[in-house]
Amino acid sequence: MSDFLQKFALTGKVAWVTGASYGLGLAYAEAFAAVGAKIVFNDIKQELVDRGLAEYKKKGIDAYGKVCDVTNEDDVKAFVADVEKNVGPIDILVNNAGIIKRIPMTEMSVKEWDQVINVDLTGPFICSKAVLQGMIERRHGKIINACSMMSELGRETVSAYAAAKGGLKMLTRNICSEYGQYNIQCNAIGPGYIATPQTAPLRKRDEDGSMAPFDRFIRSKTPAQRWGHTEDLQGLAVFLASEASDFINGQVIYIDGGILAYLGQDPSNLDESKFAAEEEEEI
Ligand code: NAP
Ligand code: GCO
Repeated sequence: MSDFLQKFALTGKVAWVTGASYGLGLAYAEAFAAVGAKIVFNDIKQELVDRGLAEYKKKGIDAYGKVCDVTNEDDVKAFVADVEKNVGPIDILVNNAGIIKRIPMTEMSVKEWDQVINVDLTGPFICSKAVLQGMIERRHGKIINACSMMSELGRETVSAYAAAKGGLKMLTRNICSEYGQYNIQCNAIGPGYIATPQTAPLRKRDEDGSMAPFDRFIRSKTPAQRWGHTEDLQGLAVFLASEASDFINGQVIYIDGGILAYLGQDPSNLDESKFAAEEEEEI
């Protein structure tokens, strides 16, 4: 590999991706492994961890996975200590674990609000805090947060999610501000609408096979006229985890097929026949 390409390699680096048994987290981890990283992941339940371990094995990746709730600081501290002992110091953290509750704000309970804020905002705070001290001592570290279109835009039913993802954008900038002096970079990936189980309810076709109104809406709002795929996110994840991005800090980079640049077209102009039952891929 040329010296230039070497800057994109993660050879021997330990990368911890939270909530990475499936979905986007698995895709980030798979990309890191392809360029030489050792993969560590956690998930909220043993059955998810088992599913993840089987999936990584199938892909030829020797991943280290354990149950750990990102909202529980004691759990997270114990997880990090275990990883440091059994795998090595953590060089890269991706705060990927996230949940969404699509409930109109006037009907949302404080409990439901807190659950979303806890996983999507407090979780990244707890996990980042748990790895930062080691990164400071080693004068090296990469933290990548999972932002969203909802870090910039609002929409009906996602008040807690938007508040958390908007907050995560500012946590990204703050980690950069506070720890950039130690050669620690904290950036975020802001995926657009990606075909994963989290978004499956939004794409579910009607019984007669016609496109869901939200699916139609998203395609009309997206210049690329399609949902994203997990592979669309992998290149940026590797870049932000690698030495090639060492002077990029505090940024949110959006991978959205152009949504944030576009006012959108009238959904009724969309030619539905072009999209017949494609992209039902889910991981
Ligand atoms: P996902 O499929 O729901 O995966 C997230 C994982 O995190 C799941 O395994 C989930 O477990 C786990 N998790 C939930 N709470 C946890 C906790 N307290 N501790 C540890 N793990 C926990 O999500 P995704 O679609 O892959 O998205 C990944 C991230 O990207 C999320 O932060 C999401 O908000 C963000 N994002 C997604 C999209 C998209 O279009 N899919 C777009 C923009 C941003 P359970 O399955 O039990 O919940
Ligand atoms: C929703 C979606 C979004 C996406 C994503 C967009 O209900 O609008 O679930 O929130 O998952 O975060 O970037």
